[in-house]
Amino acid sequence: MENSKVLVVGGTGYIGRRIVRASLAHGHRTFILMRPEIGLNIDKLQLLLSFKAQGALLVEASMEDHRSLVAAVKQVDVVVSAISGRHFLLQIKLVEAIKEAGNIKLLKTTVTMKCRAAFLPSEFGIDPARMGHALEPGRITFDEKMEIRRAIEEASIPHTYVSANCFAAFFVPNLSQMRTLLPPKEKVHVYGDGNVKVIFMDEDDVATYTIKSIDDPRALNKTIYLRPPENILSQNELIAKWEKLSGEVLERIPIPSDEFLASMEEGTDITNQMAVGHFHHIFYEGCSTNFDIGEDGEEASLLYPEVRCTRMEDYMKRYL
Ligand code: GFR
Repeated sequence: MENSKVLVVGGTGYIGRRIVRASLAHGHRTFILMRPEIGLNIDKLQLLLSFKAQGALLVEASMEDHRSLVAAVKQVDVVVSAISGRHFLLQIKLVEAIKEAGNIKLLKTTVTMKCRAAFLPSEFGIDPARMGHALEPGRITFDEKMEIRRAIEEASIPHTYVSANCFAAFFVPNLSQMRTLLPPKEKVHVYGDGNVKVIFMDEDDVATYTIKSIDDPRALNKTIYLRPPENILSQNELIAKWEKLSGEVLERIPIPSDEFLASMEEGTDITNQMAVGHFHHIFYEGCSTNFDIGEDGEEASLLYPEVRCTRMEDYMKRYL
């Protein structure tokens, strides 16, 4: 099957750069949006140039210039956005450009119906469709993602939503402690009884599954949940894995749910308040695992059994 042409928006970001690499590795002609707003961000520019040296095509366009976006989208079959949380709503401009480009529609051929998921918006977390009850102020993350989904569906743009659950770097080496990305030394705060099941994903595997889904009719207009069985772990299991690897014994300090939520009131900065909400839904409610996938969803490790996901004990080893 001819590999579709992919445009990555947010291609120098944390997950975006991994999606660019996966797209190139899977043989897609890979275009990366290069925005004039890049200004003097030398790291982003040099990362883009390194992708160019690997065969990617840099497309100059600005979210503020509709015509430039339409021209960019006309060159590809699929747009994958990995725009950061601060700019989720800018994706409305991408929806408008894809609508106008019109070149992304269901392609029917005489032999097979070739469907393309024309737009993969920046999701990669908990399924926002299941977070209508989310706490303020962190609920904005989910509300904005739902606003983009509504715009995509109102425009009848073929799409795939990727619910990648917890990025390992933010939740695994730190044993899910907040405000740090490094392993705790003597003591570890445990959310409730520490037995709530959570899904942790290596970010490179998130990118691999995302790219595998773009040419897959089974993913068309569906949510793909990344839920490899061996990556479904409780915080207690994470702690035990780290202790086994490091030879350390950590003092567990349980945090009851109400005490954890009270830490949101203590006038901390909005970023921390948002995170407390997210952590509450993840580690006390178990929002990544407390539901069965319905008929509008697929589970990635079942769709793509050939992908060997990084296990979290291996992910942790680099932090020893
Ligand atoms: C798992 O899905 C999500 C995760 C989601 O849908 C929305 C937000 C998140 C994460 C954020 C980005 O990964 O929840 C918290 C935040 C990461 C973060 C980790 C923020 C503040 C912290 O102190 C922190 O400690 C490691």
